Amino acid sequence: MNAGPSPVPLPYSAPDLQRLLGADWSRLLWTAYRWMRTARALDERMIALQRQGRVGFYGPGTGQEAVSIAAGLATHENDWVFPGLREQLVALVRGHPLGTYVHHLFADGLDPGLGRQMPCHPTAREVHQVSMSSCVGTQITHAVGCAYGFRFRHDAAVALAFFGDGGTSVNDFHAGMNFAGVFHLPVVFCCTNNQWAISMPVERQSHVAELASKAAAYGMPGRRVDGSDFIETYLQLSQALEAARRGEGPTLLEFVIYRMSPHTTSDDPGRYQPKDWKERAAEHDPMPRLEQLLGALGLLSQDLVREMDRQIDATLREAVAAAEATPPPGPDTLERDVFAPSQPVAGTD
Ligand SMILES: Cc1ncc(C[n+]2csc(CCOP(=O)(O)OP(=O)(O)O)c2C)c(N)n1
Ligand SMILES: [Mg+2]
Repeated sequence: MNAGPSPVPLPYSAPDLQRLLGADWSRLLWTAYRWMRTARALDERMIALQRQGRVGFYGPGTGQEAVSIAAGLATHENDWVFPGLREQLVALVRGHPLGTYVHHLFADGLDPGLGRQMPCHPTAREVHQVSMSSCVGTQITHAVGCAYGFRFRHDAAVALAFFGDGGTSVNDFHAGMNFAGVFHLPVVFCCTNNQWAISMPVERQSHVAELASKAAAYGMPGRRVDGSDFIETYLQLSQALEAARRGEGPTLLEFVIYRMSPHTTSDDPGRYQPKDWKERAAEHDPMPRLEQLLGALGLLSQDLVREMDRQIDATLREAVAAAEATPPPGPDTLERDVFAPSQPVAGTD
């Protein structure tokens, strides 16, 4: 097992969990833990494959998994997700097949996006998750526009906008937050404050002590959440989603997390992060934290974890082998999903 130190004593007893999460609490925590191990294994495998030249690029979500998993488990089927770089896990938790995601990472002929996007920018339409818009912060206005659409369609769905600490500095943050506040739209703004925008530390990104405080300027609640505590994250997300669904408008949630990886495989954080960053980040790793809780509740054993890892490894091996055996999208796909079938123009041959 991967039991690292936990900074905070584990605060939840079984009756607490039953009260907070409902009768099915142990299944929820197990599902979350399994996804954490899956996501961690996926990140490790993809970084290794990128280093071997088999995948072009990768943006890991290591250290940020609790937020994505909680969002995946707290949303309803009809909600829409507008992810940043590190929230592809939300789509997987909501049912996008892992094998399809790996086809996307390899940009092969079975990638639903037909190899036209960078890796980690999948299209998962069947679970209502759009392809990431790479320009920082643009997901914010896209989600708000979608929520405005829900209003016209009398649709009781919520849009989730994910963006980083860096995303709070771009124009789209103001435009999106203001519009959602004024029109009282069903949006949950999820700021994943991993304390870095590539090499820019959050203290130089913004002069406020808490990014959540920016919500006040738009007339909506803002809450700072420990994003390495799966349970707290899940509860806050559920509450904000339900408020939006009841017509109570948007919420800004600032999840304080620690980026435990380089920004992407193109980055070398050794050039700008303090020497002790890795150790500090490891103290806030959400995985050992949930692991310790499950262990303390008697729900986890070394054997169970070993078996879980064996299954995850087999699934990943199979997905990578399938992707490597799939040819790239053929030239006949060039116009697919791009042009409508051509119509003859009246009066011409
Ligand atoms: C408009 C824009 N400016 C700059 C970039 C280059 N860029 C890509 S990611 C990134 C930092 C994003 O940081 P943050 O919003 O905190 O998200 P994180 O990567 O930490 O999850 C930058 C500056 C970009 N993609 N778009
Ligand atoms: Mg960041």
